[in-house]
Amino acid sequence: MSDQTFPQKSFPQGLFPATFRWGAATSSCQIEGGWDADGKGPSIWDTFSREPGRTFAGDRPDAACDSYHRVEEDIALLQDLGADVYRFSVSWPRVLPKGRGAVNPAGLAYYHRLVDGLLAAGIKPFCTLYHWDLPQALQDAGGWENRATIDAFVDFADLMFREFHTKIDLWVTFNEPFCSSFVGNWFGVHAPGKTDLNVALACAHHQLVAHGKAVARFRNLVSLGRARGQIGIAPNVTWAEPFTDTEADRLACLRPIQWSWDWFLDPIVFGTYPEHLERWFTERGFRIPILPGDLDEIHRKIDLVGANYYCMSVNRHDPAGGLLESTQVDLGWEKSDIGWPLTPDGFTKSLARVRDKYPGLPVYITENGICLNAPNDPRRIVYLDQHLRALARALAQGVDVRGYTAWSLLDNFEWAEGYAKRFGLVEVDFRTFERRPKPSYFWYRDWIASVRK
Ligand code: JJW
Repeated sequence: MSDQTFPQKSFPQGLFPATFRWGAATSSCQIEGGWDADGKGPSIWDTFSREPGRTFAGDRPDAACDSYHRVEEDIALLQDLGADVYRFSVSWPRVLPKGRGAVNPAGLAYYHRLVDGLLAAGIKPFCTLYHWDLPQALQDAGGWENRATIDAFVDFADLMFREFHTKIDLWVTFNEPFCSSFVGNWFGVHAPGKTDLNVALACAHHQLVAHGKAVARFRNLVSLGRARGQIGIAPNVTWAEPFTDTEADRLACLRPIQWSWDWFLDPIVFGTYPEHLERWFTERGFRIPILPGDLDEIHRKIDLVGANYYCMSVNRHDPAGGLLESTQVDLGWEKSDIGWPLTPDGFTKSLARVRDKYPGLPVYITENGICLNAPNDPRRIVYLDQHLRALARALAQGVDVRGYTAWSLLDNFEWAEGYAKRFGLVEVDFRTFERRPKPSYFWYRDWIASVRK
C-alpha cells in the first residue's frame, strides 16, 4: 500500500479527550455481497433492486464489496488506519433466512469471524442490528407495517445479544429509521418502495416499539450476565435554518427536523411524538397506529444517541413544498457529487441541539462523510477536516461526544443510487473487489495518529 500525504495538514492538539474513539462505518447490505451464499435468505433490497427502474443502472447488492469473503482485508484496512472502533451492521436474513425460526449457522459464523478479527486487531466492534435489510419473508407478511415484525426483531436482537455478549458492548438498534420507514414507504425511493404515508407511519411506529422492546430485552439479559455494554439508536440528524425570520419559515425548518430525528428520539426520551408534526399529519387525515402501552414500551432509557450528519439546508415555508410545505432554498453552496451542500456549521449546531434537547445522553457520531466519485479525493479531505473541527467546537460547547465513525470505510452499494455514488475512504473496484486507499484514507490516518497524542 503506497503512502500519500496531504501537503497543507496541521492537526489540532488537545481538542479531543484521550478516550475519544475514532473509526469508520459500513452496513451489511452495502458491502457484504454473498447475497445468497451459504444459506442467506433474500432481503427486501435483493427484491427491490430486481424491480425495473428502482436503482441506478439496475445495480444490485449481489456482490457489493464481497466483504463476506474478504473480511480479513477490511480488518487490515481498519488496523492500518489506526481505528479504535468499527461500526458494522448484521444482515438479519443472513442469520435468520426467513426472519424468524431456524438460524443459519454460517451466518453467525461470519459475524464471529469479523468480530474476532476486530478484537484481535484491537478494534472495538460497534454493532447495528437493523440497517434496512429486512428479510423478504417478513416483508411478504407485511413487513414493518405488520406488528408481528416487532417480535421477530426482538427475537433476532435477543439472539445477537446472547451470541455476542462476551465480544460486543456497543449496540445500535435502528440506523436512520427515517429512511427505512419514510423513504421506503412514503417517498417510495428505497425498499420496499411503497408510497403511502399511513403505511410509513405504521412502519416508523413499529420500529420504535421494536426498538423499545429490544432495549428492554437487553437490560434483562444484562442483569442475567447474557448481554453487556451500551445500547441506543442512530437517527438522521439533519439541520435546517429559516430563510427569513418569520414564524412560517421557522416552522418550515422545524418540520423536517422533527421528521428525521425528533420523530424517533422524542417518543424514546419523552414518551411523546413531536407535537407540531404529529398535529400536522393528523390534521391532514393521517394516523399513527398507537396501541395502549406502546409509548411506555418505547419510552425507555437508552445509553447513547448515534448521530448521522451529512448536511444542513435553508428552508422557507412554501404551500407548494410538498406535504411539509417546506422548500429548500439553493444558496449556491458548493455541493458533493450527490448534490448535498458542504455545511460544517450545521454539524456543530445540530449537536448543540442534541445537548439541549436530550441532556445527559452520550453521543456517538455514527455517520458523517461525503459523496465524491473520483478516487483522487482532496475535497473529501477538506470535508473531513472541516467537519472534525466543527465536531471539536461541539465538544468545546459541552456536547458529550464519545466517538466518530466516518461514512464509509469503503465505496459501496449506495442504495437507490447504486455503485455510482462513492462515499469511501477506500476505493473499491466492483469487478475485482480490489481495495485501494484514497488520499483521504491517509489523511484520516494521520489525523487519528496526531489528535490521539
Ligand atoms: C433521504 C430521498 C424525496 C446513507 C433520502 C434518500 C427522498 C423525493 C446515506 N446513510 O449509505 C436520505 N444517506 O447506509 C446510511 N443518508 O430521501 C448509510 N441519508 O427523495 C448511507 C437518502 C437519504 C440518505 C442516504
